[in-house]
Amino acid sequence: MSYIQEINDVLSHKYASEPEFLRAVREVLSSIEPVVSANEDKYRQNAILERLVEPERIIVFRVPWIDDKGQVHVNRGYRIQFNSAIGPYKGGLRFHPSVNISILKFLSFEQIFKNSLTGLPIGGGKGGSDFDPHGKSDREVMAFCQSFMNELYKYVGADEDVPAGDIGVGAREIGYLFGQYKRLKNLHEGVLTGKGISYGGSLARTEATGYGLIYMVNEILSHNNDTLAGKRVLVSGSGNVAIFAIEKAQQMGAQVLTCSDSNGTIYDPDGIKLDVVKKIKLERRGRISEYLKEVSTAEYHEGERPWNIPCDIALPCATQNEIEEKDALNLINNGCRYVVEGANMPSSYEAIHEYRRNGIIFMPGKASNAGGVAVSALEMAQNSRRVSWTFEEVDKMLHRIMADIYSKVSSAAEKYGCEGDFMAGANIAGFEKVAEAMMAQGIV
Ligand code: NDP
Ligand code: 2IT
Repeated sequence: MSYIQEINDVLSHKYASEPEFLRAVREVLSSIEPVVSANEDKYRQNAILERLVEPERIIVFRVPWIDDKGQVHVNRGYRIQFNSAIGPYKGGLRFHPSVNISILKFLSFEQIFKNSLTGLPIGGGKGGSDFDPHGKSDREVMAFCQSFMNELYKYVGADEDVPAGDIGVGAREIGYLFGQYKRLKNLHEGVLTGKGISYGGSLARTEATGYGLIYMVNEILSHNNDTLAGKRVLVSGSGNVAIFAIEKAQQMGAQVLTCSDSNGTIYDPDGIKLDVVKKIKLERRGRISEYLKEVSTAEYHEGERPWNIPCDIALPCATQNEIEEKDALNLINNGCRYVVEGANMPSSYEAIHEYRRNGIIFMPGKASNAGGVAVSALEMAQNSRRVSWTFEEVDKMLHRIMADIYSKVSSAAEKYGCEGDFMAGANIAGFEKVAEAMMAQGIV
């Protein structure tokens, strides 16, 4: 039995109740097969794969907090410190009712390779809670964040583990978390990224994931002698990643037709009015259906995803498994040629199979959404040097990092005989650096 097969077999018994994690591991292991075959003896002796799939540490804790009516609630908090071979643990916190060990293990596992691809010294981690910030007052969110940090502060630090935002965690939550950390540890240090500009945040971190995604789209298109100008683009989600992906795509001349939330999709054939979306989502924390009140010519498709509308490019920017097989077939049948992921693992396994069969150009999230964590690492660098760079400086570095990721991914694919398979290229290029660092550091 092959080394990879052995690992897959053991994991599928041991972690049968963790489907998202198993799927993420299977995808990476199948991509790196040629690298593992070429180094099998060395990797087996050093248990590289056994260690790669086992988190260094999982922290699970109780988070009690009191709502505005005086009622006590108890949520579950997590931090997964998956791999620190190339730098301190780094990755977001997700607050969403669906959060569980399987989802956080998949996200932190993916984060290892994503962070490696950025070329910056950051390891892989992720955390969060099953707390739902929707509909909570600012005071309730603050109470929750303070209680969450009352436990988390023991395990994080500027050179140890540096969390950031993800679904349900934005500037407001990072502010409350940072304030409580500082109070508990009496340290004003870069323990979190995505901080406000007035207390150590980096310019362009808010925009980084969405802008970086579009820089990647642009890179892919230019290698196909094509441009974004006039392209019909479908975006899902209407949060941090979606909003700034729409902004940059429009600046580059694309026609963005949709955005969405978990209740439904807005289709605006004249192009999404981003000022309206920002007002609803960033100022009022409202629902995307409210778009219709301001733009009566748009359509609201209740309970639907954007993927049945004709387009050239699809940018899933909401959540995992939001493009299933039938959605992929709709995209393909309606003329879509590129799928570039803003979210983490938004395409199901079956959807990716359909992209492959139908010649869709596909870039996986761990490469195309890496701009967010890359600028987080630039925020860490600014914090430790006590300096701050201008928006233009950071944006220029982000642009260069995304172009660099594209070349790493496409050359790794080429080197291992799978030219144009960016999923394989991203997994191979991300893995090679981590494996080398793990080998160098011995059995730890
Ligand atoms: P936000 O919380 O800002 O926005 C999330 C958006 O996705 C909302 O519109 C939300 O709608 C929608 N959404 C969330 N869960 C679901 C669901 N189960 N079904 C349908 N829609 C859903 O999060 P971000 O924009 O930060 O994150 C979006 C994705 O990008 C995630 O996969 C995240 O892991 C990934 N990512 C984020 C980075 C960052 O820097 N923020 C960096 C790299 C990746 P609703 O309000 O209805 O829940
Ligand atoms: O999935 C991700 O890369 C993020 N949520 C951002 C992580 C970070 O540390 O900036």
